[in-house]
Amino acid sequence: MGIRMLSDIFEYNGWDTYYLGAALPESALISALEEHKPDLVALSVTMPPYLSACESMVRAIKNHNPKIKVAVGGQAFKNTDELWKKWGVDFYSRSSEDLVHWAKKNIG
Ligand code: B12
Repeated sequence: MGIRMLSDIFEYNGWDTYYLGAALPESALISALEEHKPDLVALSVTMPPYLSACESMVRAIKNHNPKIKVAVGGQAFKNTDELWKKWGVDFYSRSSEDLVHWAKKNIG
């Protein structure tokens, strides 16, 4: 739900988005990167047990192309003591609107 809302907010602000859904296999994400060539990938985690899968996704994206910006968010990060900082993530916020402002400034 969180990432669906984020996707809609970006669309309202004039961006083209590709919503890839929940529980996406890493290989499908890499194929989508090759197909769509995005400037930014946003990942959302609600349940803490899925944080390690998110870390693995972040590393796979950066390995594929270090120029792609990666943002993470969602309720699972609330009590993780800024765990995302150890993953080479470009942006984290509790607010989807913050990401829109950041993307406008840093991507265009
Ligand atoms: C609806 C709901 C469910 C539904 C889910 C239905 C569905 N198909 O989606 C059902 C009933 C199935 C459910 C089940 C469970 N739930 Co539940 N659920 C919720 C609830 C009430 C709403 C979640 C939601 O959709 N919120 C709306 C979205 C839009 O909010 P959001 O994801 O936070 O996203 C916003 C921001 O976080 C941010 N954001 C999100 N992603 C990103 C990404 C980026 C890059 C950025 C910048 C921002 C961003 O922007 C969004 C818009 O503001 C929450 C409590 C709550 N008030 O949020 C609990 C909650 C998520 N559930 C919780 C739990 C524990 C469970 C269960 C484990 C319960 C159980 N023991 O079985 C199960 C797990 C099921 C599973 N397998 O995953 C906990 C999670 C605790 C945690 N994170 O540690 C919560 C927080 C309730 C609580 N306070 O304890 N749940």
